[in-house]
Amino acid sequence: MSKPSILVARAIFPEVLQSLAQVFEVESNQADEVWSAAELTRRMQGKVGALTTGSERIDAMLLQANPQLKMVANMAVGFNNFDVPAMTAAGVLASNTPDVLTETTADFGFALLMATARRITESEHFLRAGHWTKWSYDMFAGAEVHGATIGILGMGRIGQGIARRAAHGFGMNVTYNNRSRLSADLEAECKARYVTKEELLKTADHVMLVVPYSAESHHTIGAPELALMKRTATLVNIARGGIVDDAALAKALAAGQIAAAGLDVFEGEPKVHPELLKVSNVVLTPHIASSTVKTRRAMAQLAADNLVAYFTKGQALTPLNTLNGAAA
Ligand code: 8YV
Repeated sequence: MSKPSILVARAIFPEVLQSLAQVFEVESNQADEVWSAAELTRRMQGKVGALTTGSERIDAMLLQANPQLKMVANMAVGFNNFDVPAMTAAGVLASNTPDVLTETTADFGFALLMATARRITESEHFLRAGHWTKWSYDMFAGAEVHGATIGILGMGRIGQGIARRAAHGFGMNVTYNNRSRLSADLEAECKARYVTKEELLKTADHVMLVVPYSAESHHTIGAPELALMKRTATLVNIARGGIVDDAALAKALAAGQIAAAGLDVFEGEPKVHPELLKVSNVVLTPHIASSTVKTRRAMAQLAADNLVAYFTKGQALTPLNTLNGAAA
């Protein structure tokens, strides 16, 4: 029997590709070309499965043009690049990669918070530019992290990981806001206090964004929310571009309305709002929160394992939807 054909839309670890090749006929993209929507649709022709990253959109147009498609495995925990209702309607199973990146991403959230609050990249630029000629009492004086109040917007697995680090490692006072409140046990474990979004923004020294992107969470932080924050506050976004209104944030940073921001994700990335590039009180990283070798390998392997499980056993490991009479 011939092997089912799949598309691996972006470059991944060669050993993961090899494991897929044992089960599937694989078209890969190890040159890591970024395909247009039309090119992705064309490459999907004849494929029953695909492995994508957060950069590839799976929408109704692509699904209509590829009625043979049965499953798409996203190598990401976020799945706002998938139109899940359209996939369900088309009988296409969707999967993501939860859990394997939780702690690594929480580590990075903390790294970005510390780099931002303690002005690490800004001061390094100063040093590299040869401006460091003497010690000064207020040189790059930043904001305290230990003992400060961190407000976490979005208290899923990653938010909880950040809360644990904040409360247990740094003695921080943790507040959070989420669509649903955590159980009393989890709140106690994370030492986190549930507050309204408004209270969180008004009282936090550091605001950490970890909400999933959706139409409802678009511009969760815009000009009105930035106006509520303390002038000394730090804002960190490791969630998704579009959660923050980047133009409004650039204005707030330039005006000193908040002290600083740390951003790993951007509206329209990999493009970055030009006004953000002009301000010095912002730390910018290219969507790398999950990027350790171990974690990226685990994400790729879980995406691959989802495809194998669905096509060999009719059941994915971490599915995002259920299909009527689902079977490969
Ligand atoms: C990925 C992420 O690196 O998992 C997510 O949701 O944002 C990152 O870990 C990115 O989406 C590539 O797929």
